[in-house]
Amino acid sequence: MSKRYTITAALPYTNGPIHIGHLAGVYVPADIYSRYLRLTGNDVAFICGSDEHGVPITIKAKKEGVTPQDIVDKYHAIIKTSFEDFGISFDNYSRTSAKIHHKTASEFFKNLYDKNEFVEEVSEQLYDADANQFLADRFVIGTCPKCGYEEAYGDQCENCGTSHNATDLINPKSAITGNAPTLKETKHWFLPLNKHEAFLKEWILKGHKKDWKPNVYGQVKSWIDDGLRPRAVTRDLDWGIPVPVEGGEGKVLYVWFDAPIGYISATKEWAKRVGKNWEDYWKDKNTKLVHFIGKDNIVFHCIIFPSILKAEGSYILPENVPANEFLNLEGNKLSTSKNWAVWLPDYLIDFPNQQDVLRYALTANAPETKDNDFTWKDFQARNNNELVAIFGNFINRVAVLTNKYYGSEVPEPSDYKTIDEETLAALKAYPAVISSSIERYRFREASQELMNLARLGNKYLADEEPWKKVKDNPERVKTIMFVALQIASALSVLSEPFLPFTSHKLKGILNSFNNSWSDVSSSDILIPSGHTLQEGKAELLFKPIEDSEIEKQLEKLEASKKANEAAKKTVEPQKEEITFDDFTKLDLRVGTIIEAEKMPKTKKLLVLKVDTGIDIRTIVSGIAESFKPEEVIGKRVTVLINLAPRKLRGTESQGMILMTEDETGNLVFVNPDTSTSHNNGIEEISNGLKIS
Ligand code: B3M
Ligand code: ZN
Repeated sequence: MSKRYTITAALPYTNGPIHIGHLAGVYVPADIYSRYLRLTGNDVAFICGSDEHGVPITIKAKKEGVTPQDIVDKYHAIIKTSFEDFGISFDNYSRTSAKIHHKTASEFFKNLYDKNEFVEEVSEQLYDADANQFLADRFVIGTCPKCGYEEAYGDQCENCGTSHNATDLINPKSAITGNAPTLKETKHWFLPLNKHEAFLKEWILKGHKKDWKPNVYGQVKSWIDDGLRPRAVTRDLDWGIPVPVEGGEGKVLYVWFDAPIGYISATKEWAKRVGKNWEDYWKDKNTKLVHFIGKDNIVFHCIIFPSILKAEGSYILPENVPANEFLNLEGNKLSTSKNWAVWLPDYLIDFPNQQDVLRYALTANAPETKDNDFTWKDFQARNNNELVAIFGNFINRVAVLTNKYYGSEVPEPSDYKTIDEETLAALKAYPAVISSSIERYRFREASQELMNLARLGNKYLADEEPWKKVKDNPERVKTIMFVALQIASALSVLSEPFLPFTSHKLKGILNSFNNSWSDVSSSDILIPSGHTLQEGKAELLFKPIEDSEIEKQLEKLEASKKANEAAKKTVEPQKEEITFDDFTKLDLRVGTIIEAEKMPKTKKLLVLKVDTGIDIRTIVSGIAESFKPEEVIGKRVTVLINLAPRKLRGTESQGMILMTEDETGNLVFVNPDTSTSHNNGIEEISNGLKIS
C-alpha cells in the first residue's frame, strides 16, 4: 500500500567538501531507501541541505581569513554538485542561510518562547578573554566527562557520542587561543530536557522503538538513564540566526536548534515549488518520518529534536533513526584536518563516470552495525570480482549473444525445461527479498542479494552454454536467451536504488524503461519476444580497475601521512637575538678530522684530532651515536677554535665542531665544502647551530 514518507539526511556542515565517510554513513543509504520507496509507488519527500551555521563554519572562516558567508557559499556549491554527481536524489537540497529557513527557525523559537517552553537563566559560561569571546561548542576542546576522550567538543564528544554542556568538560581549552578559559556570566534560554524525560521514556523506551538499531536504541537509553538536564539553545556568537526575543540582542540560536528545523524549511521550500502541502509531510500522523544520520548525531535526532517537536505539539516524530557507525580509511579514522579522506570531487577526477562503483563498494561494506574500514584493495575487488566479473559479464554476454544470434531482437521461447522454470521462479522472489532487507535498513545485505541475482544469471548461462548449442539446437538457445533477457531486465529494475547510473544504462541497452519493482515479481514477461534491444554494440557497464590506479590512491594517502608527520614535528624556536659583534667574536675555521676514536666507557663521545690549519688539536665531540669513528676520519668540518678549552672525562677539548640537524632530525656536519648538498651550507641551516 502506498504511504507518505519524509526522509531526511543529515545536513552537512558547509566547511569542506564531502568525503566517502559521509557518503557511506548517510547519503548512499538514504538515497537507496528513497529511490526504493519511490520505485515501489510511495509518496516521498527526500530532504537535505547545507548546515551553514555553527562554530565549524566560523572556525574555517577565521582560518582562511574570509567571512563565514564566503565559506558557506563556496562549499554549498561544491557539496551540492557532489550530491548531484553521485546521484543522490534529493527532492530538495536547501541551505540554512535561506530566508525561508531563518523565518521558520525564528518563528519556531518564538512560538516555544511564547508557550513558556524555555527556561531563561543567567549562568557562568566559558570565556576566552584574549579572543573576547564566549566559548561554546567547537570553540572549546577538553576531556569528555563520560569517556575521558581528550579532544571532546564543548557540546559533544565524538568518541562516545555523549552530548554535554561546555562547562562539563575537564581541562577545557580555547580552540581559538589555546588558553584555559575563565567563567563569565551571560543569559541564555534553555530547553528543559528534564521536563520531557517522561515523554521520551514513554515514546522510546516503552514505545515500539526496540526495532531501532541496537546502537541507536542503546545510546538513547543510556542517555535517558543518566538523567536529562536543561540544554542551552542560544549562543553568544555573531554567526547564526538572531534570537528573536527581548534580551536576545547579540545572541544567536544554537546550531543544533536551527539545523534540524532545516528539514522542515527545506520541505516547505520544495512543497511550494512543486505545489504540495508541506504540512502533509510533517503533521499527518500517517506520514513516516525517517532520519538518516551518523552515530555522532544520535542524541540530537532522538532526544533533543523530538523534544522540540513535542513541545511545539503539532508535529510527527521520527518512525526510525537508522544511524550508521563510522567508516575508517585504510585502518585510520577519516580526518579532514589530516587530509585522511577520499574527497568526492577528487574521486571523480581519478575515476570519471564510476560513481556506481564507489556507491556499491561503500554499500557492500557499509558501517551498519560496527565501524568499518574502507580499503582501496577492497574497492578494487568489489569492482573487478563482482561488478565486472559477475554483473557486467552477465549483461555483456546477454547483449552480445542476442545481437549476434537474433540481430538484437528478443527471441521466442519454446518448451521450458525445469532449469528454466526454476530460474524464472527464483528471479521472481528477488524483489521481496531485497525489499525486506531495505525496509529493515540492511542495505549491505540488500546489495548482496542484488549481486546474487546477477550470479543467478551468470550461472544459468554458464550451465546452459548457449554458445555451444546454437548450431545443433537453435530452438533451445532461443529459450535460454529469452530467460537470460528476463534476468537482465529484472536487474535493470532492481539495481536502480543501488546503482542508478548503471540501471539507466542497462535500461538503455535493453531499450526497456517501463517495468516497475512489482512487475519483476508479478509479471511472467518483463521483456517480450520481438522487442528490439538498443542497436549496435552494447557499451560495457563496468571496466576493470588496474593495480596502478589503486597504487596511485595509496600513494596519495602516503603523502598525507608524510605531510602530517612533518607538520607534527616541533621545530625548536629561535634562540635569543645576538649582535653582529657577538658573531664576529667567533673564530670559525675549516678543518679536517685526521684521527677519531670512541672515548672509553661513554656512549656519546668521540675524541677527535683535527687539523685546523693553524695547529692540530684535540676536540671531544658528542656525535658517537650518529657517526662511527671510521666514518668521520678525513672529513672536512667547520671548527670554532677560540672557545675556551674544557675538560670532558679527563680529556681537554680545544674547540668545537659545528653540527646541526637536517629536516628529518638527523645530526649533520656543517659542511664547509661548497660542492656538496646545499642543505649543509652554513647560510641555509634551518635549525640553528649545534655545538657538539
Ligand atoms: N551538521 C552534521 C555533522 O555533525 C551536522 C548535522 C546536522 S543535521 C540537522 O557533521
Ligand atoms: Zn566521550
